[in-house]
This record gives sequence, structure tokens and C-alpha cells, in this order.
Amino acid sequence: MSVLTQIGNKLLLLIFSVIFTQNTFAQQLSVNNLTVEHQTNPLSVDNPVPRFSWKINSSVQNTLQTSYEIRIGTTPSINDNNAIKIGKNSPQSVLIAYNDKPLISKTKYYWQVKIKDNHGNTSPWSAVQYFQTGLLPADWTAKWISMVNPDTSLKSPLMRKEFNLDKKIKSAMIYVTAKGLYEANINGKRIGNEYLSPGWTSYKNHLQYQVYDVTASLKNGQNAIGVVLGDGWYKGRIGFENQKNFYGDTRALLLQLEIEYINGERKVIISDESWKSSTGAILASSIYDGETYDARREKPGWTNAGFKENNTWKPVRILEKGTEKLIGMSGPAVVKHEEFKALKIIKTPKGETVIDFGQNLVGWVILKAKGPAGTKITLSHAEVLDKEGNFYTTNLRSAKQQNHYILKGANEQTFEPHFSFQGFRYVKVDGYPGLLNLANFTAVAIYSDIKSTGKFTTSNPLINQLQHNIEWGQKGNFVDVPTDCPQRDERLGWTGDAQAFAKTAAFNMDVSGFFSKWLKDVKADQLPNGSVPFVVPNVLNAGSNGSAGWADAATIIPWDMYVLYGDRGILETQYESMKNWVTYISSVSKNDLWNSGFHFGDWLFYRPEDDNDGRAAVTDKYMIAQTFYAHSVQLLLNVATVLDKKDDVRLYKALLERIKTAYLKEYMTPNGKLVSNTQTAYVLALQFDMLPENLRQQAAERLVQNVKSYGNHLTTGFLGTPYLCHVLSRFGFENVAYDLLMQEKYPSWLYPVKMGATTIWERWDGIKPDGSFQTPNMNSYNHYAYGAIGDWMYINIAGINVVTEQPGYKATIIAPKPGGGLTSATATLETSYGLLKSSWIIENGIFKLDVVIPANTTATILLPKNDKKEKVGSGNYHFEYKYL
Ligand code: RAM
Repeated sequence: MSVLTQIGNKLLLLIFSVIFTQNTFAQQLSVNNLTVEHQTNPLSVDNPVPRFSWKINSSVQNTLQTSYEIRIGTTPSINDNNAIKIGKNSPQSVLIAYNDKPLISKTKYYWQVKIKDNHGNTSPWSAVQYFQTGLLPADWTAKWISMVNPDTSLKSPLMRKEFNLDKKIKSAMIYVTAKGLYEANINGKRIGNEYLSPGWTSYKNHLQYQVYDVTASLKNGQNAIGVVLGDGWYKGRIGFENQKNFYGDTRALLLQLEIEYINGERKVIISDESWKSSTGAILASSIYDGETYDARREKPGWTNAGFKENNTWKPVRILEKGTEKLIGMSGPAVVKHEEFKALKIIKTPKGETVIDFGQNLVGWVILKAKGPAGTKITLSHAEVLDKEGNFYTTNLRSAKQQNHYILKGANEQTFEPHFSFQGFRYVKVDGYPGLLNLANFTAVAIYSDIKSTGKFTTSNPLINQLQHNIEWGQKGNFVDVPTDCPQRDERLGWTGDAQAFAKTAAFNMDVSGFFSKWLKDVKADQLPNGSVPFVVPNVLNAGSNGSAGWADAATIIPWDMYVLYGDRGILETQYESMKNWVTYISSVSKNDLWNSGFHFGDWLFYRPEDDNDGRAAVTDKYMIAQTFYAHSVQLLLNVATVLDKKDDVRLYKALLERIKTAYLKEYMTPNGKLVSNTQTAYVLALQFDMLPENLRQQAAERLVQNVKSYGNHLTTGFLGTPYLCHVLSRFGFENVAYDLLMQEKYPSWLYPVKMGATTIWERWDGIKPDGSFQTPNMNSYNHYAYGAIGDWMYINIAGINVVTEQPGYKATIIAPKPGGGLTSATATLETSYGLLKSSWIIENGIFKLDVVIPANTTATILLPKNDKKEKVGSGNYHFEYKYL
């Protein structure tokens, strides 16, 4: 089908073609990608009413689900007679809550789904998937065991137990957690592919356990389990004060192995007084400092049956039941991802031997080495080389980031740390025996197993590198909790950074489970008065809470997750926490003005070194606080509306009005000038609708003038940056937004790219134009906050916009806005419904757009330089027209 349209005097050819045409062949309708609570086949679902989601594949356009049927049973061969059935005439295919008779704890359920669509077709039953319900406190019979008392040794405890299985095994599940970190083995093999388990939570409130299906690892006869423990966040060095034992001083194990024989009998092996403990090769391990591993002290075969325990193996100690609350894993585990080959060996001017991996990453080096017993190899890790080309670690502050390996003198051995990780691009090698061979060094990235969902590319290689850097900033700092940085003695869950980046993060990867897990701790670590800590899990001093733009993570992130994943449940779970945060602000405000307490303000805004002229972009901190107060109340109001809490809607509407009135009185002149003449001041005022409508455009113009006065440079810090380009676009200054994006000189997003960055830096000038560094006290080269431009790129350049009223991309607006000299851009986004795509190119004056809309969703397509609006259903579409 093709349409000829007239716009002004220009003749426009609009070709509208649909790849799949209805009724030309039998429709293929199917259901796939089944998930429960955002996870594929999860093994520890705590929600008593777990939520089911699926995606729909259809070979015809405009497909919408009209009804669904779910079957849930306790055997893989589900049928209508042995299953619970849930069904409804409903378009909902994302996060449908179970609503039948109560599920039983610690039980594996199998499920499948089929649907009908608006074309009258019925899908076949989907493949059968499963989920297992979590354990109730009473399901735990295992006892906490530890080594000696007191637990003062730096060495990692080994704990082992042998047991006999005398019948054919049907299934075996192991439930395990630790105070500290653990690596568990059965019969000589490591269980699972996860690292840094049980993960980091607010241990005083929550401790996650993991569940593994170990049926295939067990055998008839004698079996052995061996578990090694590390200090981790629980007991190791964490925070700024060189503090240890923050959560407790004793590393301990809790393990329960449940075996079901074919004949229906059950056997349970638990951690208890029958276990033995010793130490082995891990002499010390620390998240910040690295690990020391002495291969001479390995105990070969200690996780196998038949191992001969010598007199170093001692009985274990039973600990009192703790107050910790065990919870199932609700987020993705940390696993290995990309591997990087060593690119080159550098001899630095100081004579150091340094290997370059070409990418700033988080993980460790897998080292192969062979040499005389007692040879000590030390790998030190750094993000950058200094101006002279020497290995630079001063910005790590006190974090050593060093792994030491001591050889045992046998054949070639492979080493990697167990309970530490490093942020690095360069590795300094000391003590390597013989000739250094690049093939013996491989860097591996570890991060939470958040699936890649978004891809974004353009015709401009610098922008593509920026996107690459944003993604790697995310990978490096999504290591079980969202951290600010992954290398120095910090690595903490800074709330401000997380809220600034959450939306961008959700374009690049599926962070629904990741943030659901973290938000539980935001709530758990919230103070009794409602204030929210600077970092979550909170390991800082009393008083480290309540900063505007940081604490607001408590309102901002749940809302983002709702809008981007359609997760209404997260609003229900977090509502109280959101309310408490707003109540806290109100309690410290006077006359509706939040003008007290400590605030970080627009952290790391632009400050010229020699500032005689007063060009530092300082924004009044209480003015910022007032805008975030309004924002948090607005979000709470939104949530109250979604959850239909009428009284709260009334309450927060009135409060919001008062907050805005107070703001105008205190911070704006009658002519519309703000008391701080900075980009961030105008950006926040406009983004959060602080100004009366008639004064908004003038404020946007003041913002533009400000940008121009800095020669098309941004001056914003952590709080202004995420919204800067959005505000410019919203008020019609798309070209100014592009000027800022394309700016290659400091301060800008592309300046670090031009300086060779492979991740986002903490500061706009982490490396100054002359090659020198910013203050080593705080200068990370892997810090995602400024990467928050990412969502503007997806939304404006590629044009993928979620419709808030139909969250989770149930409805999308595709509205690309070409500019900045770009001749093409493509973004794909794997949404909760399926793949969305917007891809455009300008060729010989013709604008061509390809769009893919997933089944069970709709889209509105707004073409650039064209006033036509296309409303479409699912399917593939192509548009092209003269673009003048
Ligand atoms: C530093 C980091 C972090 C920031 C805090 C306020 O620790 O820059 O990202 O959130 O300061």
C-alpha cells in the first residue's frame, strides 16, 4: 500500500508497507519466553502469589491477546486433569499474579500457557517451564556452622562432609548460604556458575540463599560436599573507615541437601556437628584488596569422597540461630561474561611489566603459570597509566586490588581469585617465572546476569563508543548491587548514582529483577523516621542519609521499574517506603520548604580550575532539594493514583501545590529568573514542572542562553545531567541538545571518548586535556552516573518512547528526531512483550524508517519533519519519504 501526501508545498512520498499480510497463509501464533517474577525457571520464589509473564509470537500484524489460560501442576506432564487452571478474558500477558489455592513451600511447580488472539486464533500450549517456591523458616533444619572461636584467621575455612546414598536418586536440591561468601563443591566439582554468593544484601535484615539442582552431581555410594568460605562484604573490609566485621565477626555456613530417591523415600544432609573443618590455599581474601593463594597448601581431593582427613581437620562449631531473615534469590546472580585476551605487554618508563586488556572491566585475570615451588606471582590492577605511561594506582586509595599466587612447583596451574574482584584495564605482573606469554593471561568480566535487552548504534563512531562506555559502566557496576565504582576502597550502593542511571540501565539490560532485589534493601535499610541512607546496603555512619537526589531513589526507581516493565507489584511493595521517605522530608521542612540538613547537591558539576570569573556552576543545594521534594511527591501521587488510594491522592496533590508555591516564593523572581543561574537549576525546575506554564518557555530560553554562554558546553553534575537534554528537547531545543551531545571538548560526554575512555568516568575531567589526573581522592574511571545520557539517545535519536499510561511498552511512541549530523540510527529493545525496533537512515535526501512492534502491543509513529501520525498494531513497518 502506498500513500501520497502533501505537506506545505513539498510533495512527500510515504510508502507504508507491511511485511506480513493477513490471511495470505495460516496464522502462526505461539507463546514463549515464559518467566515467573521476571526470572526464567527460578528456584526460590518467595512471593506467595508469583507473577507469570510470557511473550507472543505471531505471523500476522495487529495481534492482540484476548484471553489466556495457564496450567500449573507438580509434574512436568501437565494436563487438564492434574493441573490448577487460571484463565481469563484479558489482554494481560505480563506479570499476572497467581490467584488460586495457596502454593506449598519448597515445591517445584511446572506451568504452561496458551492464548487466544483478536484474529480468532488459539496458540498451542507453550513449552512447560517451572518455578520452585521458597523455603519457610520451618523448612530449615540445617544448623549454622563455623570454624573455631573466635574467627580471627584471614585464611578461608574449608568445611566438608561425606555421606552415603544407597538407593537410586530421583532428584537432589541443595539450599545454601553463608555469612561471608561461599563456593560449594560436590564430589570434586564446583556447584553452579555463580560468584560472590550469597550476594550482598542488608545482611541484618535479609540474607539470600541459593538453590541448585545437584541431581546429576550425586552418585550411589559415598559422596562428599566441600564448601570454602570467604570474608566478602559480611566480615571483610568495607566502607571508608577501614571497618571490618561490619555485619558479624564469624564466617559461617548453612546448607541443606534434600534428596529424593526413586522409591519416594527422602534423605536430608544438613550442615551440623558432623562436619569437619580445616584451612587450605586461600590465605587471605578481601573485596578491596584481592586474594592470596598458596598452591602448596591445597588439599587435593578434599571435596571428594574418600579424602583422608589429617589432624588439621577439626570439628565445627554450631552457632546460635541468627536473627537474619533468609530469603530466596530474587535477582540475577553474578556470573562470568566476556573474556578479554591480553593485547600487549608494556614496559613502562619505571620498568614495570604491564599487560593491557584494552577495556576497563570488572572481574579478574585468569592466570596460567608454571614454576618452582614457592614462586610468588603478584598481579596488580589499575584502570589507567599516567601521563608518562607508568602504572597508576593512586586513585584506588587504600584498595590494594592485588592477587598473589604462590606456585607449588608442579605442572602448569590455572589461578583465579575466589572472593574478590578487581576494576582494571591494566595489570602489572611481578614475579612471573620465565618468559611472559600473553596467552597465559585472560581477563574475565563478572557481573550480575542481567540480559542485554537494548542495542543502540548510529552513523557516528564517537557516539557508538559513548554507548559502549555506558554499557561497560553498567556491567562493571551492576555486581549484585548497583555500585558507584568497582575499583577503589568504596564500591558502594550509592543511591543517587542508581536513580540517575536506572532508566538508561533499563534500556541496555533487563534490570527488573536486579532493582527489585535492591529495592527490598532500600526499604529494609530505611531509617525508622523514613530517611534513606546515602548507600544501600548501608555500611556508613549514622547521619549518612537524607540527601536530596540520593534518598529519592526510594521513589524514583520503583516508578521507573513500573513504567518500563509494567511492574505494578513493585509499587505495592515499595509504597510504604516511598511514603515514609516523603513523610520524612515533610518532617524536616519548614513552611513546605526543605531547607535543612546535608545535601550532596549537583555533585561534581563543572568547576574551572582558575575561577576568577565565577564560572563554576554552583546550584543552591536547598533549591535542588525543593525540586526533588516536589518530584518525590509527584511520583507518590502517581503511584497513589495507579493503586487507587484516593485519600492519598488528595493529600499529595495539596502537598505538591504547596511545595511548588514555596519554591516560587523562595527561588524565583517575578520575571522568572532563578536564584541560581545554572543549567541544573533550570533543568530541574523544568523537568519537575516547578514553574507556572506561562513561565516555562522563558526558563528554557534562559537555559539555552546559559549553554551558549559556556560555548555549547554542559556544566551539570550528577543531578542535572540526566535531565539536561530531555528538557532541551521538550521545549523545542533539540538542536541545542545535539550540540551538547556532539561536543568533543571538555566538559562533554564525548571528551572522555576522545581521550580514549572505554567506560564512563566519575568526573567530566578525570583525565585533564594535558594528560594529568584529577585529584586521586576521588577519581574513578568506571562510574556510570554521567552515562545517564543513554536514555535520551534511545528516546530521541532512535525514537523509542514508552507510554506511561500503558506501562511496560504495552503502547509505544516511535518518534525519532534526527540531528547532530547523524545520517542513521538504530535501536532495538527487548521489552516485556518482545522486540521493539526503530531504525532510520537518510540516504540521498530520502528518510527511511523501519519499525518492529511486538505482538500484544500498539504504537504511534511520529515521523520527523512530517505531521502525519500513524497508529499501528504489532508487525513490521517501513516508511520512506523525501526529507528536506
Ligand atoms: C562519591 C562518589 C559517588 C557519589 C558520592 C556522593 O562517593 O562520587 O558516586 O554518589 O560521592
